[in-house]
Amino acid sequence: MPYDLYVVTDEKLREGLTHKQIAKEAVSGGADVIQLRDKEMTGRELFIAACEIRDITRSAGTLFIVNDRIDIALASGADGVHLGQDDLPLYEARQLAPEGFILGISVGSVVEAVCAEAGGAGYVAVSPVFETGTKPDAGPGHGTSLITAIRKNISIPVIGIGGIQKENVREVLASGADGIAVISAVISSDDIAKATRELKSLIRQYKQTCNNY
Ligand code: TZP
Ligand code: MG
Repeated sequence: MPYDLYVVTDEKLREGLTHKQIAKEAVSGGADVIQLRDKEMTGRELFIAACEIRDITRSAGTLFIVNDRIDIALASGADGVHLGQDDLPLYEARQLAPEGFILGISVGSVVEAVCAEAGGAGYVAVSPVFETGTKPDAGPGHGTSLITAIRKNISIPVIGIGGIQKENVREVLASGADGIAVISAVISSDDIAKATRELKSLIRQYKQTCNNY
């Protein structure tokens, strides 16, 4: 499943490590998707970081998504862009994107998820599943019940994001998520590659168990 483990980069959470270094570690640990997320870099800085990560992900066969900025995603040759409900609307993004370019979107309700699928989204990220200190303005968690409700109403991949750690990965997957997106669970760890590998193995174990029934 291409969205099993989706790692979002955050330089603020790991002083001394660049987006490129974080991405490199996460890719080596088996992340399926890397998202470059930085709210403070200039467009030029973001473009350079995006090109660096694109080189790493391309040679590893890992998907690469840029947060917010479809211009940087297109210019750097990323596989897609991740949009929020306050970013460029999906319809307008679709006009700019070539065939096959992935448009991911954060959703906080069933209605938003249904609209996302109808608008051509490649996946939705249910955000936030749990309250998280990494993005305090994301608000209170929706809980895994929203994942279950969304899963019943759309057929594109559903990813959970927000407050997901190794202790609750199974709960998120059991509620119907196809994959999980994390920041602190991986980036706050001393060994990013190892933390990524451990999460990936939990996901694999869970999915194998389900396939045996
Ligand atoms: N969007 C919704 S919650 C969140 C983002 C970017 C932060 C997720 O970080 P963590 O550390 O995995 O809770
Ligand atoms: Mg955004």
